[in-house]
Amino acid sequence: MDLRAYLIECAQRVDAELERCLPPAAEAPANLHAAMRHLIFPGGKRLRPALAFAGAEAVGAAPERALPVAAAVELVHTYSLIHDDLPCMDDDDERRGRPTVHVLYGEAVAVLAGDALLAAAFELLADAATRADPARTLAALRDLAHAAGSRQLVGGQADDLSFPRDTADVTLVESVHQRKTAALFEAAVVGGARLGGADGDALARLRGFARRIGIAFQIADDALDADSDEACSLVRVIGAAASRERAERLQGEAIDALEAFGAPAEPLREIARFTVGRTQ
Ligand code: GRG
Repeated sequence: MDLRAYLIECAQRVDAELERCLPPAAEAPANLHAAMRHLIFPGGKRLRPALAFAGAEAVGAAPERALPVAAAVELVHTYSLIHDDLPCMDDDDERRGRPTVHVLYGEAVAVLAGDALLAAAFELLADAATRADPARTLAALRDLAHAAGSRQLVGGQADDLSFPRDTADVTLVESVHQRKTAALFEAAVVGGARLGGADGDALARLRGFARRIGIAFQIADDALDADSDEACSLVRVIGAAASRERAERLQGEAIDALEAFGAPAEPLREIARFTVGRTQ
């Protein structure tokens, strides 16, 4: 399959939903609404929405079924990037080749824009639950809330910020990767599959897949950013070659976890291949 075409199709689908659910930039308070949209449009790779759509397809459902999860996870991802770029976190002036939200709108508005995107994610899912499949949609909402919280994304970020530079503990590095990066991958794939009608064993296998791919994705990200001074990086701890081997092993295990799903899981396999080999 053509992964590039698949990702473009997924991005178009989720962009329409994000456009529908976000207030227009001109609506008051206009600087807040414009700031919320700045990093949403244009987006990045829209990988998490693609994982949600591919999760639904893997269990034999139409990708559109996963739309609320795809959009909600992207909203949480975007909030986390806006906050991560702040001076009190990574202090970045640019993201995706454009000025970061706080550079354009000021720090206070950037904090608020992130807050509002996070709230919008849960409003979107709660609203979807009132229209179709309430039990499955609420389960996906609960998963996403867990993934965004102090035991996952925010906790991973907290540990990343205070990561000890003198440790060579691979498990510690991967624990941060799992929470900071893989948790949202899990919420996307499992949430997409939930909305596609999956239960029990299938969800457990898909969670295992997403967790491994999320960690491998972060290892690849650190390799792409090898010049950075990042303490929590497998490249720093075990070197470029060994960390690539580790990412490839995780990728292999992730693809093995999809065996029972057959051909409908091909988009998930292709995304898994991309995560380790990517150059952006
Ligand atoms: C501040 C609450 C809070 C959390 C921050 C996700 C995160 C935690 C920080 C973002 C910075 C970072 C290196 C995160 C790891 C995940 C990651 C590699 C994000 C970038 O994901 P891509 O490449 O981004 O999918 P695009 O631009 O394609 O959307």
